[in-house]
Amino acid sequence: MDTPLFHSGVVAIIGPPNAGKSTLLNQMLRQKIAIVTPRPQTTRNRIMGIVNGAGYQMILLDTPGLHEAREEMNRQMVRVALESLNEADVTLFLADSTDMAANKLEQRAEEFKKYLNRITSPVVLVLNKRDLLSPERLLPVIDWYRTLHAFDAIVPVSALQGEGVELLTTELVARLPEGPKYYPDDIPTDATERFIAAEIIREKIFLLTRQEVPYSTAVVIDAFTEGEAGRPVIIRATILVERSSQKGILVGQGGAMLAAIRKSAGADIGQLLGCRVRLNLWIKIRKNWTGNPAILRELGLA
Ligand SMILES: Nc1nc2c(ncn2[C@@H]2O[C@H](COP(=O)(O)OP(=O)(O)OP(=O)(O)O)[C@@H](O)[C@H]2O)c(=O)[nH]1
Ligand SMILES: [Mg+2]
Repeated sequence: MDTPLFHSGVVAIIGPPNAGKSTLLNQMLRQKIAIVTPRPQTTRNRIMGIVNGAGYQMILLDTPGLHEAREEMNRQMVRVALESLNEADVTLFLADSTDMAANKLEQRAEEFKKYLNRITSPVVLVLNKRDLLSPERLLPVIDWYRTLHAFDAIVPVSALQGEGVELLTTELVARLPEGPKYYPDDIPTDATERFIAAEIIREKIFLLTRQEVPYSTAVVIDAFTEGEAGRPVIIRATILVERSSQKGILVGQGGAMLAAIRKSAGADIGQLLGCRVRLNLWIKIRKNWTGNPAILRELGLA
């Protein structure tokens, strides 16, 4: 008797900022690995998540949003996203279906085409946030994308609510090549606990501060000490900012902002690790670090 075929490979998730790429990764993994915020350019690195199912293993790559980047850090982010295409067996191009309603699409058409033309693997278009559109308003969006590019499949989903994600998985798996199981079943990601902890702190800064502050912020874990049985894990992290005014905002009145970040991030990291966490945060000014290739390399962002 023939052994049933096993399918495996890499699915690169690319698309404009804020479309819901990280939300989709978390939804498909059924656990939160990538941070999510209502603001664009949240994700800065490639984040891998491994989804296992009957007869397949899908290695998902969440990537930074594609945009016209001017700053050095942003150029690196776009580079990381486009490089993921080289590894992809299937590309998942994720767009926000409400962009059409917001009339943002025409101006993006040329930009989208530029990215789509670089893709050599099969492309599945995912139209996200369908929970925000009635079916009648979704139809013209699908038609518009049909004329934009010859997609291999178009799947409307709500990454937030999980709607359409099962069908999406089927469409993706159908396009994965035959291959081995590359990773054991119990490994959801290659991201380290240190990396995810730093990301969670960054997420709280995105959620709690305004304007340019989160975009001028990076988080470095200086120490991560496993506690003895029953003792908390002690994490010491430095938040980099570019200017003293930003440090002032992050500290807040009487230290209130830093305390709020510490509390919120500490709770989430504790949940991730399944134990108590003591989080110590420090703030350091490094002028123009987002434009400094040496510092970006040091931070793993170049
Ligand atoms: N209503 C609704 N909101 C969604 C959905 N998916 C994502 N969002 C929201 O859209 C915002 C952006 O989501 P992210 O997952 O961070 O988007 P992203 O594409 O990873 O963004 P970048 O990392 O900045 O490129 C967040 O506020 C999400 O909660 C969805 O299906 N429906
Ligand atoms: Mg993201």
